[in-house]
Amino acid sequence: MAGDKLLLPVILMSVMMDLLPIRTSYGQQLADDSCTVQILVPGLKGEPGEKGQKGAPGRPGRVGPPGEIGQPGLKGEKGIMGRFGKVGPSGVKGVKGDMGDPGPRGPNGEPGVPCECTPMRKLIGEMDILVTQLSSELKFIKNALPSPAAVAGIKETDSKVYLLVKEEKRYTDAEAYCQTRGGHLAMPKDEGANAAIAGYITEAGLNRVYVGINDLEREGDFTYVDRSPMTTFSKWRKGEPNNAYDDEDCAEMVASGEWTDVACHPTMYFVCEFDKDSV
Ligand SMILES: [Ca+2]
Ligand SMILES: [Ca+2]
Repeated sequence: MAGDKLLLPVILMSVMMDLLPIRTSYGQQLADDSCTVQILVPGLKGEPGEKGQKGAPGRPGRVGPPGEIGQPGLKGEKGIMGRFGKVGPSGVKGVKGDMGDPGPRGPNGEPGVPCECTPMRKLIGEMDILVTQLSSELKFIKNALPSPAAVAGIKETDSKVYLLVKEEKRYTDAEAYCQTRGGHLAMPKDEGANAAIAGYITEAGLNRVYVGINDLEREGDFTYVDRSPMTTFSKWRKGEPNNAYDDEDCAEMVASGEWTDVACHPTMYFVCEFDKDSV
């Protein structure tokens, strides 16, 4: 309301000022208007108006100083694979590989020229004989050896091969074992053979073995197991044979090389013998 009272005189004054240049056309009317204007005098200062509306946004301020360095941010996600790098320099030469498999057999060569082959043939003949002997001995060994663990090796003299068998058997079974392999239980018929067998027993760390001597056929009449008679050589221990308990018809040799008549049914190790001629 207070605004309206203030505005009215101002508007009237404006109208009068606008009309002044055209006073000649409307003389009478302007005279009346002039009187009215002279009555209008500035009124008292009005009361303060109401608070105006919020003004338009001001201009941007000046750029502020740089802020302090912030704390490190969280680690970002893994990026995508980069492009291939440049090709590197050549490496050091590697170690030589294993030898490959043999290739296929090549074609036959051309025939050679005839030569003086007599010395060669003689040598080949000698080697043939040697190979035959070796094959024979190998065959014997394969047949004679029950298993590598059961024998303490082979012992030989000029004419015999002895085999100590570390398998406990009764006398008759032991003889059967030796016969199956083409021999007999050892039959010491001279001092040399007896010493060879005795040495064999000693070297094997044994005390006694069955040997091929018995009086099974006729009590008190000892023969070798192949029924050959005992003629000039014997090695009975003192007081033997004594046929103890009327039950001693077989014989063992102890480490000293001496013989003792013993029962035939106990089991013990034994020595086989083979003729070298038949080997
Ligand atoms: Ca007897
Ligand atoms: Ca006895």
